[in-house]
Amino acid sequence: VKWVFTVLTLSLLIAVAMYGLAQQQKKYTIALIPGLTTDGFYITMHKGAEEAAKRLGVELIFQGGPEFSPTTQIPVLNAIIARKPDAILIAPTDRNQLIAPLKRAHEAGIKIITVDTFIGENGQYQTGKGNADFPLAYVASDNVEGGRIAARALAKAIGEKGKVYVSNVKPGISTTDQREQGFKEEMKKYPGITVLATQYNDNDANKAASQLAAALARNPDLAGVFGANLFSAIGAANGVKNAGKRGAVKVAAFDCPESIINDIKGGTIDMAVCQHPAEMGRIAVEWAVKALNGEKIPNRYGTGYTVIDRANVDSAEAKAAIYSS
Ligand code: T6T
Repeated sequence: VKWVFTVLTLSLLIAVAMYGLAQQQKKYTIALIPGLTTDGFYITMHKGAEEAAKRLGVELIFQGGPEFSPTTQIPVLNAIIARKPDAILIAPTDRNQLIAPLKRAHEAGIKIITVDTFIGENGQYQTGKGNADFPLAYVASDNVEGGRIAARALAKAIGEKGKVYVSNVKPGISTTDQREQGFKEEMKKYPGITVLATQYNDNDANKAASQLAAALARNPDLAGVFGANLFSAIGAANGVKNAGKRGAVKVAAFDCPESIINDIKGGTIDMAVCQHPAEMGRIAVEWAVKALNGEKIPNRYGTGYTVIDRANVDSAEAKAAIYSS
């Protein structure tokens, strides 16, 4: 009896040890799906996510479409769902069109966190209301506030009077919709400023540059433009340069690739609102791992901004905010 008891105890101990080892070795697979792959903003986000994934022993997949569009993003998402990752971190390219495909991922037991953009009304998830509350968390900038910051700076740059417009991507993207909203709300505080019709460029900087030329042709007294994301801002700045209006038409930019910084130094762009995409990627991976380990995570994380203008363009803080390419 004693002998049988010893063998049983030993087997039990071995089983417990092996279970512990298996638990420890369970390597999570997390997919990060950006708005598009060839955008310094998402390249920088990927770097932050990679740093966290390495540190936490996670396998990170980075896969996205060639342009910012649900048409190219949804097939990528479907292919990722078929690989059954433990979690998906995604920047949805449309607040409505990504709800149903992401719901399928959720129903397959995959944990969802949205980064940068959100699905549904306002990015408040886990409310028990509506059809888009199933993601666990939204990790992003405060985009309404970002639009307000740009508006205040542009208003100041143009002496609080004159015509301006927003160069934007297309309606239906939560981030750029909210930037435009914040910009317009803030501009209502300046009676001397007229906000002209928004020009949508489909995330094409060349189109944004032609639109600047057309806007100038219609309004030779155009005072300023707000480029509401990286490609809109690059295009608006190029349009101003091509028209020979550097310094005459003021530019407020969202996002901070190297070229924007050069345009601040060169006097074409007056200020840029830099996001913190690496932090978004890092937090999203950390939170996904926590959730997978059964910990409760908050449903919103707000990353801040670094505002760059001519006064601080050479500072260490400004340099740290420049996106990777
Ligand atoms: O501005 C970022 C991002 O926040 C937005 O959702 C889409 O455009 C960018 O990726 C810049 O190109």
